[in-house]
Amino acid sequence: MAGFFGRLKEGLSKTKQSFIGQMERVFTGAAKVDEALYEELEDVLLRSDAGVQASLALVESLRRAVKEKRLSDPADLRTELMALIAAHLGETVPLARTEGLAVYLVVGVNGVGKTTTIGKLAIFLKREGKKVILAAADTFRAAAADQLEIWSKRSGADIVRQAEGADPAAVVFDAIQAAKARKADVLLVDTAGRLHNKVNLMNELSKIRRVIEREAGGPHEVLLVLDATTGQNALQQVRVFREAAAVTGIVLTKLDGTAKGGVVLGIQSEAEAPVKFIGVGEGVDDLQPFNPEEFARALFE
Ligand SMILES: Nc1nc2c(ncn2[C@@H]2O[C@H](COP(=O)(O)OP(=O)(O)OP(=O)(O)O)[C@@H](O)[C@H]2O)c(=O)[nH]1
Ligand SMILES: [Mg+2]
Repeated sequence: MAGFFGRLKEGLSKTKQSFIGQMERVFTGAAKVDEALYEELEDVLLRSDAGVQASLALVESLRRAVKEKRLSDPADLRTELMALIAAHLGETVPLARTEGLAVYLVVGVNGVGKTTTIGKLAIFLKREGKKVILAAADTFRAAAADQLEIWSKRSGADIVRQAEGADPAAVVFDAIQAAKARKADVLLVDTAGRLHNKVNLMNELSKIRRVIEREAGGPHEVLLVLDATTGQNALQQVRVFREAAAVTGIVLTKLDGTAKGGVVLGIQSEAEAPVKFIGVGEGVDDLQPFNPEEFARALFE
């Protein structure tokens, strides 16, 4: 299957144990709508990392809809559930815009795909005609800035970097001045995912935040990047970062590598912030704005 939808679909239906496969068996295997069907459905949702809250809420909504609409055919429940999931996922929420410079801070634990996401976002925003600058505020490893430099070349977005070990907040300060001087529309700030401990990481993020606030009236987005293959761990990361970094949106990567698409449902309930982009691979076009309806369809069709 070609295209973004195809790659999403391919990831989600990878194995027999996939969300899609299990869901199919619940609805085609059941002769009638009974308690066993609801229980099985709840199991499938939980096993696909949708989390307790979202799983219970969805099954409860389905029960209500079945009663109200007097549905009796399991096949009708399938259609109903797809609509409920789309509704649960909300609407596509674009990145926040502003008159002057928009600063998007990208956070998340190590290896989730922050730097790659920034590179793909730079290309996405450039295609929209935006002038983009990258700030290499992950100064923890020299390789981090080198990796961002590659994306700078690939996207044509300028990069602002300093030596390894430099103060990340100072890099961000420099980058904001450069972005203003060059009349850029968007500054994408890459941060370190791994520091000596969580307190360090959170202190560093607040310091960066303060600079952005003072110098640019932002951040206009705080994007938390999560790796879909980490399941319940991703939900835990949401809790930590939600408090420490005031997350405004989620980027969910590596959906090509998990058959447990349910994680999106759990994240949406846990984060109190919408999923804004999803990633389905390492290529330039493998990051797209999150489209809830399309996603729900990919889970069922
Ligand atoms: N399959 C797949 N791989 C991805 C996706 N997004 C990122 N990756 C890969 O995940 C790996 C880690 O990505 P990085 O962008 O370096 O992650 P990071 O969060 O910046 O990592 P640190 O800087 O170490 O904290 C790379 O090999 C990426 O190519 C995706 O949507 N699908
Ligand atoms: Mg990185």
